[in-house]
Amino acid sequence: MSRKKVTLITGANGEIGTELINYFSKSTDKSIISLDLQPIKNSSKVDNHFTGSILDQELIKHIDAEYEINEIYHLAAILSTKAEFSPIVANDVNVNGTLNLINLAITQATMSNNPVKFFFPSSIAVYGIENKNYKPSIKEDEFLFPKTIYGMNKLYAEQLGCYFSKNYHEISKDFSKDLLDFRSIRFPGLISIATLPTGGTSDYLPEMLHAAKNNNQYTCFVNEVSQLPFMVMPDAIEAIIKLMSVNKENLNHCIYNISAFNPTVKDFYKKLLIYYPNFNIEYKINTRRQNMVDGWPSNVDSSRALYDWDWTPKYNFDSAFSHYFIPQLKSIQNV
Ligand code: AKB
Repeated sequence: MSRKKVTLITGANGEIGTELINYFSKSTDKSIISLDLQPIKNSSKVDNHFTGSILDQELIKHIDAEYEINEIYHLAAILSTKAEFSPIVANDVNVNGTLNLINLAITQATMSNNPVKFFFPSSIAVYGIENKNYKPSIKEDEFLFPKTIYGMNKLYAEQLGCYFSKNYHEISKDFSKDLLDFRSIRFPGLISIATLPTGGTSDYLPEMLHAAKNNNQYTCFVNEVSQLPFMVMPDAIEAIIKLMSVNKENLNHCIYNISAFNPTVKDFYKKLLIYYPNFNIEYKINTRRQNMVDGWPSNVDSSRALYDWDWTPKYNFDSAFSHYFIPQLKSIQNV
C-alpha cells in the first residue's frame, strides 16, 4: 500500500505557519499535513492535522508510517523572550525537537530513495554584538556568539541541518544519496497585519502597529533608539517559497540572511503618527529584553541570498506602510 505524498508543516498555528498554510492552500496543489501543540485554527486548509509535540517520538513514528513526506517546513520553536524564562525546556524543544524532524526527514529519504527538502527558520538571534553602535551590516559568518538560549539553539540547529545535509551520506557510505536538502533563513523581526507574535523580543514593532490599529496606547519595552532589521510577513513567505523552489545546484550555502528595513522605535512611531495622529506610546523598559535587542545586529547583509537565489524584498519601510499595513488595516476596519 503506497503512502500519500505530503508536505509537513510544524508550528502550524504560529505566525509563519499560519501564513504559509494560507499561501499553499491558495496557490499550490500540495497535500499539507500539519503539527502543532494546539488544534489547528484553519483545518479546511490542510489534509490532516496532528495535535501534539515535536518531542513526542511515538507521534512522529505514526506520521512517518502514515505518509511519504517530501518536504518539511519545521517552524515550531520557543521564541527568544519566552525561552529565557525556561532555557532547559527551550533547548529541548528548539534543539531535540529539530533533531527529531531531521531524523524523520532522513528516515523518509532513505525509504523513498529521494532527498527530503527541509526548511528551517533561523534568526538574527544567532549573532552577538558587543557594541550596539557597531552599525555595519553583519554577514553570515560574523559575530556568531549568541547571548540568548534561543540564539544558541538556532545556531546549533543550523549546524545540525548542514551537517546531515552534507556529511550524512559519508556515514552511510553511500555518496550517491543526498538524503537531506536542508535550507535555512535567518529571519529578522517580522511584522504581520493578520497575526501578532508571542514570546519574541522583536515583538515591539508588530505590537505597536496593532495597538495603533486598535486605538490603544502602547507601552514599549525597549527604548526609542532600539534598532533591528525587520521585514513584512508577505516578504518572509515569498522568501521561503523562493529558497525552497530554487535548484540545489544554485545554492552555495545552507544558511542565508535576509532583511528589508531597519527602523528605530522612534522612526516607526513617527511613521505611524502620519496615519494615526492620536496614537501615543509610553516607555517601560524591560532591561532583560533591552539587552537582548542591544546584542542583536542593527542590520544584516543579504548579498549571499541575492547572489544565490535572487532575493530582494518587495516592501521597503515606506511601501510597507503605503502598500501593506495601511491598505490592509483600512480594509479590515471597513469590514
Ligand atoms: C524573536 O524575537 O525571538 C524572533 C526572532 C527575531 O527570531 N522574532
